[in-house]
Amino acid sequence: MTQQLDDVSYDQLRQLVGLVDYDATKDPFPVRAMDAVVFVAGNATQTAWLYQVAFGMELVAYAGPETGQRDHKSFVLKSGSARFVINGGVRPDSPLLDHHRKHGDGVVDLALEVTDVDRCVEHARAQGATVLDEPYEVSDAFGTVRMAAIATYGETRHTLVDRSRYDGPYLPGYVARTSTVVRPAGAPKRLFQAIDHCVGNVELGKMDYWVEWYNRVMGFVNMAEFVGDDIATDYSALMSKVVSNGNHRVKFPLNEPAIAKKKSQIDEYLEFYEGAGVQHIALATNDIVRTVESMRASGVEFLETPDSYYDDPELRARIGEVRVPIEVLKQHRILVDRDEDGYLLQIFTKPIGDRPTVFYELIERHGSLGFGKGNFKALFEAIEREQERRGNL
Ligand code: TYF
Ligand code: FE
Repeated sequence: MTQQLDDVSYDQLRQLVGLVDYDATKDPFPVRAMDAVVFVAGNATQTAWLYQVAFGMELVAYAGPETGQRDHKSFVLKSGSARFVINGGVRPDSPLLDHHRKHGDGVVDLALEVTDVDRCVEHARAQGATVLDEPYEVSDAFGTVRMAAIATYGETRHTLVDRSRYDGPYLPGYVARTSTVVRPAGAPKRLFQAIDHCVGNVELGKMDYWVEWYNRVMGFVNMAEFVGDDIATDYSALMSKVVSNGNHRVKFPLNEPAIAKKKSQIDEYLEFYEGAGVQHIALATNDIVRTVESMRASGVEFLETPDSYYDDPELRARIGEVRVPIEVLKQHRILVDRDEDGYLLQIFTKPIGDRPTVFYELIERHGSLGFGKGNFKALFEAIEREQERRGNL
């Protein structure tokens, strides 16, 4: 079961998330992949249901009062190589509820699968990182997992997981559980196959600190794409740089607010999340049109891109031939960008919770290793229209 859900091949991943070759032997902090995106939700039971119904994810494991974990419920969902864990407090004194009171629904942990937990922790410590959990092991009948945790921006953490000696459904203490949701007839097997990138919003003036932190502590490299103050002051009200692990499987863009004409969308996030945290998760799909159709049909709302975006002759000339006719992209409000390596299709949801904080991106890559720089203007204008409707601009 778990095996079958993992069956996204390396070649598929290369295309989906834009992998590059690199020499892992020189890596001080070798990261294999995202292990999981771990969320706290005000109602994990219903949030897990949403991810099954609207995001087409498979429920694979569970821990909660029925399995001896009395403090909180924890639902584990998969889609291809992507794993989400949704936690929610059960007991009124659960520490998760304190986190939720402050931040609302959000990401508490960008867990990373590593080959050598101890080596990573020692390197991180030597580089000045805060070690939240020293290396430890948990075991059950399926084997042993070695883990540790380090602190990153805000109250977000990176749990480091070595699951090479484990073949259970998630972690010791979790029981296998399957979805009771029946997918609509003719629905795609999955709506997305992998996590492409996870974006962090940090406070004004802190972007370069965190870029340097990822360079130093985790050996992450800077990717070419960035939003500098030239673009920022004109229309985006944010600055952005991207760090990634050696082969680009794990990519972390980092945004900070820019002082522009209008209140930054990043300031809005920082206000409502009460500090730095994860802003959006980009999900890699090999058929963005079907994924968007399917998600819309279950009620997911996406940002509206104006007709003028598609009717712009400059855009049409720049993007050339893409897999989908431009009329179809227009119908679904999917954005397209091309660079020297290829092109990508992308679309953004509105915030998925009550606060204007966390949202999703869907991305279909065709050679491009970028993040849709050519779309930043149209995208940020669409975000600002939403900000205005919320009264936060
Ligand atoms: O991850 C990225 O860089 C793109 C662009 O608030 C982006 O998805 C950057 C900032 C933002 C929304 C999208
Ligand atoms: Fe993105």
